[in-house]
Amino acid sequence: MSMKELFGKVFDQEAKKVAKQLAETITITMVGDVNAGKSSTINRILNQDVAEVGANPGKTVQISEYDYGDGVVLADTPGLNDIIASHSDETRAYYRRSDIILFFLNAAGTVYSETEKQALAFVASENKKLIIVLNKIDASDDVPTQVAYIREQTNHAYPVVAVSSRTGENIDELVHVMLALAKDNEKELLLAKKLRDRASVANRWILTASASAGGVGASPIPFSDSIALSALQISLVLKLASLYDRRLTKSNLQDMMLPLITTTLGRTLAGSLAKVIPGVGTVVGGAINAGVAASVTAAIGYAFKAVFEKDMSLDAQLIQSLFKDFLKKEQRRKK
Ligand SMILES: Nc1nc2c(ncn2[C@@H]2O[C@H](COP(=O)(O)OP(=O)(O)OP(=O)(O)O)[C@@H](O)[C@H]2O)c(=O)[nH]1
Ligand SMILES: [Mg+2]
Repeated sequence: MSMKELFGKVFDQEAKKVAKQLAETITITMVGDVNAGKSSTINRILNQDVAEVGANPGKTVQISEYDYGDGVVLADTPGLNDIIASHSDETRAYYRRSDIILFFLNAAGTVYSETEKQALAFVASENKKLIIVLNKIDASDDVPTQVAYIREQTNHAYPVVAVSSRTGENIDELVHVMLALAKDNEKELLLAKKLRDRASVANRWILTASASAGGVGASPIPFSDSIALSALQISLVLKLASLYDRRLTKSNLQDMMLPLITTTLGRTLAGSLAKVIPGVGTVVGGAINAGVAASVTAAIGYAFKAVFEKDMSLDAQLIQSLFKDFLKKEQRRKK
Protein backbone atom coordinates (compact mmCIF):
# COMPACT_ATOMS: atom_id res chain seq x y z
CA MET A 1 0.00 0.00 0.00
CA SER A 2 1.33 3.41 -0.87
CA MET A 3 1.27 6.20 1.69
CA LYS A 4 -1.48 7.89 -0.32
CA GLU A 5 -3.67 4.81 -0.31
CA LEU A 6 -2.99 4.29 3.35
CA PHE A 7 -3.93 7.89 4.04
CA GLY A 8 -7.18 7.60 2.09
CA LYS A 9 -8.19 4.46 3.90
CA VAL A 10 -7.44 5.80 7.34
CA PHE A 11 -9.10 9.14 6.56
CA ASP A 12 -12.36 7.47 5.52
CA GLN A 13 -12.39 5.35 8.61
CA GLU A 14 -11.68 8.25 10.98
CA ALA A 15 -14.04 10.68 9.23
CA LYS A 16 -16.81 8.12 9.58
CA LYS A 17 -16.22 7.92 13.33
CA VAL A 18 -16.42 11.71 13.68
CA ALA A 19 -19.59 11.90 11.55
CA LYS A 20 -21.19 9.14 13.59
CA GLN A 21 -20.51 10.97 16.84
CA LEU A 22 -21.93 14.19 15.49
CA ALA A 23 -25.16 12.51 14.41
CA GLU A 24 -25.96 11.61 18.02
CA THR A 25 -27.57 13.63 20.79
CA ILE A 26 -26.08 14.11 24.22
CA THR A 27 -28.44 14.78 27.13
CA ILE A 28 -27.09 16.34 30.30
CA THR A 29 -29.49 16.29 33.19
CA MET A 30 -29.16 18.54 36.22
CA VAL A 31 -30.58 17.50 39.55
CA GLY A 32 -30.37 19.44 42.76
CA ASP A 33 -32.18 21.54 45.28
CA VAL A 34 -33.52 24.92 44.29
CA ASN A 35 -30.88 27.59 44.26
CA ALA A 36 -27.95 25.13 44.23
CA GLY A 37 -26.56 26.93 41.21
CA LYS A 38 -27.47 24.51 38.42
CA SER A 39 -28.19 27.17 35.85
CA SER A 40 -25.17 29.27 36.79
CA THR A 41 -22.83 26.30 36.49
CA ILE A 42 -24.11 25.33 33.08
CA ASN A 43 -23.74 28.90 31.91
CA ARG A 44 -20.12 28.79 33.05
CA ILE A 45 -19.43 25.62 31.10
CA LEU A 46 -21.27 26.09 27.85
CA ASN A 47 -20.63 28.77 25.34
CA GLN A 48 -24.24 29.80 25.19
CA ASP A 49 -26.52 31.29 27.81
CA VAL A 50 -29.75 29.41 27.53
CA ALA A 51 -30.63 28.26 31.01
CA GLU A 52 -32.28 30.97 33.03
CA VAL A 53 -30.51 32.08 36.16
CA GLY A 54 -32.91 33.28 38.80
CA ALA A 55 -32.61 34.35 42.42
CA ASN A 56 -36.12 33.09 43.24
CA PRO A 57 -36.04 29.64 44.81
CA GLY A 58 -38.07 27.10 42.91
CA LYS A 59 -38.09 28.89 39.64
CA THR A 60 -37.67 25.62 37.78
CA VAL A 61 -40.70 23.52 38.47
CA GLN A 62 -40.68 20.70 35.93
CA ILE A 63 -38.24 18.97 33.64
CA SER A 64 -37.45 21.63 31.10
CA GLU A 65 -35.36 20.83 28.11
CA TYR A 66 -33.05 23.37 26.60
CA ASP A 67 -31.85 22.65 23.13
CA TYR A 68 -28.39 24.05 22.59
CA GLY A 69 -28.37 22.91 18.99
CA ASP A 70 -25.95 20.48 17.35
CA GLY A 71 -27.18 17.59 19.42
CA VAL A 72 -26.69 19.03 22.88
CA VAL A 73 -29.73 18.92 25.12
CA LEU A 74 -29.81 20.06 28.67
CA ALA A 75 -32.50 19.05 31.13
CA ASP A 76 -33.32 21.06 34.20
CA THR A 77 -35.28 19.02 36.72
CA PRO A 78 -37.71 20.02 39.44
CA GLY A 79 -36.78 20.51 43.06
CA LEU A 80 -35.76 17.43 45.02
CA ASN A 81 -39.01 17.14 46.95
CA ASP A 82 -40.89 16.89 43.66
CA ILE A 83 -38.50 14.20 42.49
CA ILE A 84 -38.98 12.15 45.60
CA ALA A 85 -42.74 12.67 45.67
CA SER A 86 -43.38 11.88 42.02
CA HIS A 87 -41.17 8.86 41.25
CA SER A 88 -43.04 8.84 37.99
CA ASP A 89 -42.19 6.54 35.12
CA GLU A 90 -41.63 9.60 33.02
CA THR A 91 -38.89 10.99 35.26
CA ARG A 92 -37.36 7.52 35.65
CA ALA A 93 -37.17 7.13 31.90
CA TYR A 94 -35.65 10.56 31.66
CA TYR A 95 -32.86 9.76 34.06
CA ARG A 96 -32.25 6.45 32.36
CA ARG A 97 -31.65 7.95 28.98
CA SER A 98 -29.49 10.83 30.16
CA ASP A 99 -25.85 10.69 29.14
CA ILE A 100 -24.59 12.64 32.11
CA ILE A 101 -26.32 13.46 35.36
CA LEU A 102 -25.03 16.36 37.38
CA PHE A 103 -26.19 16.09 40.95
CA PHE A 104 -25.77 19.46 42.65
CA LEU A 105 -25.09 20.05 46.31
CA ASN A 106 -24.83 23.50 47.82
CA ALA A 107 -21.66 24.04 49.85
CA ALA A 108 -23.22 27.14 51.38
CA GLY A 109 -26.12 25.14 52.79
CA THR A 110 -26.69 21.78 54.49
CA VAL A 111 -24.61 19.36 52.49
CA TYR A 112 -26.10 15.99 51.70
CA SER A 113 -29.33 16.29 53.63
CA GLU A 114 -31.76 13.41 54.05
CA THR A 115 -33.76 14.74 51.10
CA GLU A 116 -30.64 14.86 48.95
CA LYS A 117 -29.72 11.35 50.01
CA GLN A 118 -33.11 10.00 48.96
CA ALA A 119 -33.10 11.88 45.70
CA LEU A 120 -29.61 10.64 44.86
CA ALA A 121 -30.61 7.04 45.61
CA PHE A 122 -33.60 7.41 43.29
CA VAL A 123 -31.67 8.96 40.44
CA ALA A 124 -28.72 6.55 40.80
CA SER A 125 -31.06 3.56 40.71
CA GLU A 126 -31.82 4.58 37.13
CA ASN A 127 -28.44 5.81 35.97
CA LYS A 128 -24.92 5.61 37.36
CA LYS A 129 -23.37 8.11 34.96
CA LEU A 130 -23.53 10.62 37.69
CA ILE A 131 -21.23 13.39 38.91
CA ILE A 132 -21.75 15.03 42.26
CA VAL A 133 -21.11 18.75 41.90
CA LEU A 134 -20.50 20.60 45.15
CA ASN A 135 -21.14 24.19 44.10
CA LYS A 136 -20.68 27.55 45.86
CA ILE A 137 -17.38 26.57 47.45
CA ASP A 138 -16.51 30.28 47.54
CA ALA A 139 -19.14 30.58 50.25
CA SER A 140 -17.95 27.68 52.39
CA ASP A 141 -15.06 27.60 54.84
CA ASP A 142 -14.57 23.85 55.02
CA VAL A 143 -14.71 22.35 51.58
CA PRO A 144 -12.34 19.40 52.25
CA THR A 145 -14.49 18.17 55.13
CA GLN A 146 -17.63 18.52 53.02
CA VAL A 147 -16.07 16.60 50.14
CA ALA A 148 -14.83 13.84 52.44
CA TYR A 149 -18.27 13.57 54.02
CA ILE A 150 -20.01 13.26 50.64
CA ARG A 151 -17.51 10.65 49.45
CA GLU A 152 -17.96 8.61 52.56
CA GLN A 153 -21.75 8.86 52.50
CA THR A 154 -21.90 7.75 48.88
CA ASN A 155 -19.35 4.94 49.29
CA HIS A 156 -17.01 6.60 46.82
CA ALA A 157 -19.35 5.50 44.05
CA TYR A 158 -19.29 8.77 42.07
CA PRO A 159 -16.82 11.50 41.30
CA VAL A 160 -17.27 14.49 43.57
CA VAL A 161 -16.17 17.79 42.05
CA ALA A 162 -16.09 20.93 44.17
CA VAL A 163 -16.64 24.10 42.15
CA SER A 164 -17.69 27.68 42.30
CA SER A 165 -19.72 28.81 39.35
CA ARG A 166 -19.33 32.33 40.70
CA THR A 167 -15.51 32.48 40.66
CA GLY A 168 -14.97 29.72 38.11
CA GLU A 169 -12.79 27.74 40.49
CA ASN A 170 -12.37 24.11 39.44
CA ILE A 171 -14.82 24.39 36.56
CA ASP A 172 -12.05 22.97 34.34
CA GLU A 173 -11.96 19.82 36.40
CA LEU A 174 -15.74 19.43 36.16
CA VAL A 175 -15.54 19.77 32.40
CA HIS A 176 -12.81 17.15 32.29
CA VAL A 177 -14.87 14.67 34.31
CA MET A 178 -17.91 15.34 32.11
CA LEU A 179 -15.89 14.77 28.95
CA ALA A 180 -14.60 11.47 30.33
CA LEU A 181 -18.18 10.28 30.89
CA ALA A 182 -19.21 11.48 27.44
CA LYS A 183 -16.28 9.63 25.95
CA ASP A 184 -17.60 6.34 27.29
CA ASN A 185 -20.71 6.90 25.16
CA GLU A 186 -18.69 8.22 22.22
CA LYS A 187 -20.26 11.62 22.64
CA GLU A 188 -17.21 13.56 23.72
CA LEU A 189 -17.04 15.59 20.54
CA LEU A 190 -20.65 16.75 20.82
CA LEU A 191 -20.00 18.16 24.26
CA ALA A 192 -16.54 19.51 23.47
CA LYS A 193 -17.87 21.61 20.57
CA LYS A 194 -20.22 23.47 22.88
CA LEU A 195 -17.71 24.31 25.56
CA ARG A 196 -16.70 27.83 26.42
CA ASP A 197 -13.05 26.76 26.71
CA ARG A 198 -12.27 24.69 23.65
CA ALA A 199 -8.53 25.37 23.74
CA SER A 200 -7.95 23.40 26.90
CA VAL A 201 -9.86 20.44 25.44
CA ALA A 202 -7.74 20.68 22.30
CA ASN A 203 -4.56 20.67 24.39
CA ARG A 204 -5.66 17.61 26.32
CA TRP A 205 -6.43 15.77 23.08
CA ILE A 206 -3.04 16.66 21.66
CA LEU A 207 -1.22 15.45 24.77
CA THR A 208 -3.20 12.20 24.84
CA ALA A 209 -2.56 11.50 21.16
CA SER A 210 1.12 12.29 21.58
CA ALA A 211 1.41 9.91 24.52
CA SER A 212 -0.37 7.14 22.57
CA ALA A 213 1.91 7.77 19.61
CA GLY A 214 4.88 7.16 21.86
CA GLY A 215 3.30 3.85 22.82
CA VAL A 216 2.75 2.89 19.20
CA GLY A 217 6.44 3.36 18.63
CA ALA A 218 7.09 0.44 20.91
CA SER A 219 5.23 -2.05 18.72
CA PRO A 220 7.54 -4.52 16.99
CA ILE A 221 5.51 -4.77 13.77
CA PRO A 222 6.57 -1.96 11.46
CA PHE A 223 3.64 -1.80 9.06
CA SER A 224 0.98 -1.94 11.75
CA ASP A 225 2.97 0.83 13.39
CA SER A 226 2.60 3.18 10.50
CA ILE A 227 -1.12 2.48 10.15
CA ALA A 228 -1.79 2.93 13.84
CA LEU A 229 0.32 6.06 13.99
CA SER A 230 -1.27 7.66 10.92
CA ALA A 231 -4.71 6.81 12.27
CA LEU A 232 -3.86 8.53 15.53
CA GLN A 233 -2.61 11.64 13.79
CA ILE A 234 -5.42 11.86 11.25
CA SER A 235 -8.02 11.22 13.92
CA LEU A 236 -6.52 13.98 16.06
CA VAL A 237 -6.64 16.52 13.23
CA LEU A 238 -10.19 15.57 12.27
CA LYS A 239 -11.34 15.92 15.86
CA LEU A 240 -9.63 19.30 16.18
CA ALA A 241 -11.20 20.46 12.92
CA SER A 242 -14.60 19.43 14.17
CA LEU A 243 -14.00 21.09 17.54
CA TYR A 244 -13.32 24.40 15.78
CA ASP A 245 -16.03 23.88 13.17
CA ARG A 246 -13.65 23.65 10.23
CA ARG A 247 -14.35 21.50 7.22
CA LEU A 248 -11.58 19.37 5.76
CA THR A 249 -11.72 17.35 2.60
CA LYS A 250 -9.63 14.28 2.05
CA SER A 251 -7.44 15.74 -0.67
CA ASN A 252 -7.10 18.99 1.20
CA LEU A 253 -5.88 17.25 4.33
CA GLN A 254 -3.75 14.84 2.36
CA ASP A 255 -1.76 17.70 0.85
CA MET A 256 -1.14 19.15 4.26
CA MET A 257 -0.57 16.03 6.28
CA LEU A 258 1.28 13.58 4.08
CA PRO A 259 4.56 15.48 4.29
CA LEU A 260 4.24 15.62 8.08
CA ILE A 261 3.38 11.95 8.51
CA THR A 262 6.26 11.01 6.27
CA THR A 263 8.51 12.94 8.61
CA THR A 264 7.87 10.40 11.35
CA LEU A 265 8.11 7.43 9.09
CA GLY A 266 11.00 8.80 7.07
CA ARG A 267 13.13 9.67 10.05
CA THR A 268 12.90 6.19 11.38
CA LEU A 269 13.23 4.44 8.06
CA ALA A 270 16.95 5.01 7.99
CA GLY A 271 17.26 3.43 11.39
CA SER A 272 14.89 0.57 10.60
CA LEU A 273 16.61 -0.50 7.41
CA ALA A 274 19.69 -1.32 9.38
CA LYS A 275 17.61 -3.74 11.35
CA VAL A 276 16.44 -5.83 8.38
CA ILE A 277 17.84 -9.30 8.81
CA PRO A 278 19.38 -10.40 5.52
CA GLY A 279 17.35 -13.16 3.89
CA VAL A 280 14.46 -12.81 6.29
CA GLY A 281 13.44 -9.30 5.35
CA THR A 282 11.84 -8.51 8.65
CA VAL A 283 12.37 -5.39 10.62
CA VAL A 284 13.12 -6.18 14.20
CA GLY A 285 12.43 -4.02 17.16
CA GLY A 286 10.59 -0.70 17.48
CA ALA A 287 10.38 0.32 13.87
CA ILE A 288 9.14 3.75 14.73
CA ASN A 289 11.13 5.66 17.26
CA ALA A 290 8.80 6.34 20.18
CA GLY A 291 10.19 9.77 20.95
CA VAL A 292 9.96 10.93 17.34
CA ALA A 293 6.41 9.58 17.03
CA ALA A 294 5.33 11.45 20.16
CA SER A 295 6.88 14.81 19.21
CA VAL A 296 5.72 14.68 15.60
CA THR A 297 2.17 13.89 16.71
CA ALA A 298 2.17 16.77 19.19
CA ALA A 299 3.60 19.15 16.58
CA ILE A 300 0.93 18.12 14.05
CA GLY A 301 -1.77 18.77 16.67
CA TYR A 302 -0.43 22.17 17.70
CA ALA A 303 0.07 23.31 14.10
CA PHE A 304 -3.52 22.57 13.11
CA LYS A 305 -4.87 23.91 16.38
CA ALA A 306 -3.08 27.22 15.79
CA VAL A 307 -4.60 27.55 12.32
CA PHE A 308 -8.10 26.58 13.47
CA GLU A 309 -8.00 28.76 16.55
CA LYS A 310 -6.95 31.89 14.72
CA ASP A 311 -9.32 31.08 11.91
CA MET A 312 -6.50 31.25 9.35
CA SER A 313 -7.01 29.69 5.95
CA LEU A 314 -5.62 26.23 5.48
CA ASP A 315 -2.48 26.15 3.49
CA ALA A 316 0.09 23.38 3.17
CA GLN A 317 3.03 25.74 3.46
CA LEU A 318 1.69 27.45 6.55
CA ILE A 319 1.02 24.11 8.23
CA GLN A 320 4.48 22.90 7.28
CA SER A 321 6.20 25.91 8.81
CA LEU A 322 4.09 25.87 11.99
CA PHE A 323 4.78 22.16 12.26
CA LYS A 324 8.53 22.74 12.06
CA ASP A 325 8.39 25.38 14.79
CA PHE A 326 6.35 23.20 17.11
CA LEU A 327 8.54 20.18 16.43
CA LYS A 328 11.60 22.17 17.42
CA LYS A 329 9.85 23.27 20.58
CA GLU A 330 8.87 19.69 21.40
CA GLN A 331 12.37 18.41 20.88
CA ARG A 332 13.89 21.22 22.93
CA ARG A 333 11.39 20.51 25.70
CA LYS A 334 12.48 16.88 25.78
CA LYS A 335 16.15 17.60 26.15
N1 LIG B 1 -21.76 32.37 46.23
C1 LIG B 1 -22.15 31.71 45.15
N2 LIG B 1 -23.39 31.91 44.66
C2 LIG B 1 -23.77 31.22 43.57
C3 LIG B 1 -22.89 30.29 42.93
N3 LIG B 1 -23.56 29.75 41.89
C4 LIG B 1 -24.78 30.32 41.87
N4 LIG B 1 -24.92 31.21 42.87
C5 LIG B 1 -26.11 32.03 43.16
O1 LIG B 1 -27.15 31.19 43.64
C6 LIG B 1 -28.42 31.62 43.14
C7 LIG B 1 -29.11 30.48 42.39
O2 LIG B 1 -28.39 30.19 41.21
P1 LIG B 1 -29.06 29.41 40.01
O3 LIG B 1 -27.99 29.11 39.04
O4 LIG B 1 -30.27 30.11 39.53
O5 LIG B 1 -29.52 28.09 40.77
P2 LIG B 1 -30.48 26.92 40.25
O6 LIG B 1 -30.04 25.69 40.91
O7 LIG B 1 -30.52 26.91 38.77
O8 LIG B 1 -31.86 27.40 40.85
P3 LIG B 1 -33.36 26.94 40.41
O9 LIG B 1 -33.37 26.81 38.93
O10 LIG B 1 -34.21 28.02 40.92
O11 LIG B 1 -33.62 25.66 41.10
C8 LIG B 1 -28.14 32.82 42.26
O12 LIG B 1 -28.36 33.99 43.04
C9 LIG B 1 -26.67 32.69 41.92
O13 LIG B 1 -26.07 33.91 41.67
C10 LIG B 1 -21.57 30.12 43.48
O14 LIG B 1 -20.74 29.34 43.01
N5 LIG B 1 -21.27 30.85 44.59
MG1 LIG C 1 -32.11 26.99 37.39
